[in-house]
Amino acid sequence: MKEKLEVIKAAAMEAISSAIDEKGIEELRVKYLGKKGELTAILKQMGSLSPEERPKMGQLVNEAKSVVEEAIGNKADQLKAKATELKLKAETIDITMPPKVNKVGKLHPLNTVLNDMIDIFQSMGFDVLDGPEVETDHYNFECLNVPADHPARDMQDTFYLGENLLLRTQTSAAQIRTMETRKPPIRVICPGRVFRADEVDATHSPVFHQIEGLVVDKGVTMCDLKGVLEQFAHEIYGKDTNVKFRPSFFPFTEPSVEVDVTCSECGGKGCRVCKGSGWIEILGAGMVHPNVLRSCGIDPEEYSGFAFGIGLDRLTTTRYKISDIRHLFENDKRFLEQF
Ligand code: 2U9
Repeated sequence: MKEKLEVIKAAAMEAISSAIDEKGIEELRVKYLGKKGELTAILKQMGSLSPEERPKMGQLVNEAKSVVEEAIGNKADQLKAKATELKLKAETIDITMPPKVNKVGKLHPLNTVLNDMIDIFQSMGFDVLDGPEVETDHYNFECLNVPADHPARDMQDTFYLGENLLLRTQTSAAQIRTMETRKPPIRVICPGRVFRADEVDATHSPVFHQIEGLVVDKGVTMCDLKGVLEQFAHEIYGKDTNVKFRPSFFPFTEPSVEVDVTCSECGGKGCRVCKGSGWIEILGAGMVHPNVLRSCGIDPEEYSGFAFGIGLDRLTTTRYKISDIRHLFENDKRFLEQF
């Protein structure tokens, strides 16, 4: 039995020293020290020994068990440390790797220009208003002195959503609603998307953006209109820019004007951008037509006002020298990242 014990112990020590992982060492623990393990089996055979031999043999078996137990424990610790080391090595962070850059969004060029314009008009005391994009025929046309048979309806053909509902062709409707609810003095601008049944090309789009303004009070004159719009043009294009008021016609204003500024491309000499004229048209304006005031319940004998409309898209394309209006709507990141 003693020889057998030596053989088992030697085999166990050999197997323990060549174990390569924690699973293997656990299997050895079961094989030698488990309930049905080989060293446990030897202890069970002790009954066949004489009473004199038994204590001695018992001591030898217990010694062998503790040696094997200690060897298994040491090896398990070693293998565990090795596994941890390998795991940490695999998880090492390479601090020389270039970091992932957080992409920060930017304002669309239309919004940059819009914010500048809002700043300018707010500094002159204007409130900023919003209004619905789906409007009624009444607010979009009738109240603006454009009845059903008016030829101006052709130029402002739009998308109809039924007999009376349409996509607004100008943001004036929101200002009409203001005149109905607020008493003069009124000083508002109304930026927003507007729609026209237009073919798409480099300078036209069925969806575009306007900023319309309205001032109504007692004693408002064409001088106020000129002062406000000249100030606006100087803030946007610089103090040296000349501003020209040309007579024009709009059904909702009388008299009406169109406003030109010195072409910023050629300084007024004449070039491809201004088609040789030296001027660039930036907006339309006029004194609010008495019929418009009356349709909103404001007495034109007591009050007067001026209004203006600025195309935001054109202002943006000229400021950034963008050759095609479609770039503003296509949302191509390669285009937008340039601003
Ligand atoms: C009310 C009464 C009148 C707003 C005006 C214009 C002239 C004008 C164009 C500019 C470029 C449209 O986007 S565009 O193509 N607009 O020329 N707009 S006067 O007149 C109003 C506004 C509100 C109550």
